[in-house]
Amino acid sequence: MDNIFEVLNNFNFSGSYESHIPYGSGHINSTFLVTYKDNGEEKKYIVQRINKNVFSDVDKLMDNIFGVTSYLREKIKASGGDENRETLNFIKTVDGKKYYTAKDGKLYRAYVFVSDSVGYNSADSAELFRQSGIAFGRFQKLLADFPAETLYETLPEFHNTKHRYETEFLPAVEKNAKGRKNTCEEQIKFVNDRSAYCSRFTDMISDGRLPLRVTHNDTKLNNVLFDKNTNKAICVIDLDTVMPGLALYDFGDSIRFGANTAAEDEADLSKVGINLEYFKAYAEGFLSQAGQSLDQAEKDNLAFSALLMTFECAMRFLTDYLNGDTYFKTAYPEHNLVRAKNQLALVADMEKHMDEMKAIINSL
Ligand code: ADP
Ligand code: GN1
Ligand code: MG
Repeated sequence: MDNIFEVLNNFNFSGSYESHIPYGSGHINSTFLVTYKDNGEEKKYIVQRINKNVFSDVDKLMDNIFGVTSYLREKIKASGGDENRETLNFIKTVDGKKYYTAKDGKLYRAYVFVSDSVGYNSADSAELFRQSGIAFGRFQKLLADFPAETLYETLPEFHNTKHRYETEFLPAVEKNAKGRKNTCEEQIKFVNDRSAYCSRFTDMISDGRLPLRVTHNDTKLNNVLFDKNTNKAICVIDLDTVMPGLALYDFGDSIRFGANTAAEDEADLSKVGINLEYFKAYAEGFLSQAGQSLDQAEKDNLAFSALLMTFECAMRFLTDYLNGDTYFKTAYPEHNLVRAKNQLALVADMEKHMDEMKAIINSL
């Protein structure tokens, strides 16, 4: 951030500037941890540059997030929780706006750093992963009565797997914009051979078998903050994609990321697989909070949702690779291809273990 002081001086932070460092490992926005000092006391903030390429209407995006976090604050207070730690608290600009437009046109927002919190890119125990299931299950429960019609759809068709396949993946293969198609023929075939997966949920939504709820839609482990002393999950973050969706999206996407025996971009595919112990732990945590409100059709599809969200994500990485890496942040030229191969390996492993995954859900 070259214009760091221009940006920081436009937010209502207390005290005086001490330091700032890049923070977190999200694929979309750019995040900084900023430290101020106020009367000798350290004040930490998160400042984020919003990805304008991904989010086209940032006013509406920020209205969504303010709406959801204000609602959650009241719910958390009413249940005796700590509203300053259990949901995001945004800081407005000195002009009272929800985000700051810098002179170079880039957009920034700021929130209070959740005190004594830490995020993880992998869970080193099933218990930690169970905690994230509790957090996302609770998030869903708390938003059960949120007026969904007030939410703007920040990313339309976000988890419409059929749309992702027909309208994004197939045209990217056809266009072959960067001449990369010959480096991923095997992966393209793998996806095409399984195209029937894509319409499972869209069909069930159309004929009313699966209900739309207010969902998070990006339930990676690193979108939950944990208490750094107790490792209990405290706060669900990254609310850019809170939209009407399926409970199954939230369940499945968490499994995709957190129950993989390897990182999402591990290149050694022999390390990739579904960790059934973690799968069970997450399901227990998630269902302990959201289980009562789930319909039978949702419960019946929990195991498959993990496979479908993994398949969809693989397709998105492969699409982005074919398009020349225009969406996800990448660290090297083949990064999206490595991610896609990894996710497809996980799909293959889940196919092998689908009966066991279903049996685990049935046992709960
Ligand atoms: P992205 O959309 O790029 O994934 P996130 O909103 O998830 O961005 O933020 C990136 C990372 O910054 C998170 O994974 C988390 O580690 C950290 N982070 C974000 N907000 C806070 C906060 N309020 N308090 C502490 N850490 C935070
Ligand atoms: C992105 O922003 P982040 O890193 O939490 C993406 C998710 C993908 C994920 C894959 C808005 O999540 O949909 O599943 O990368 N978020 C958006 O790791 O597209
Ligand atoms: Mg994130």
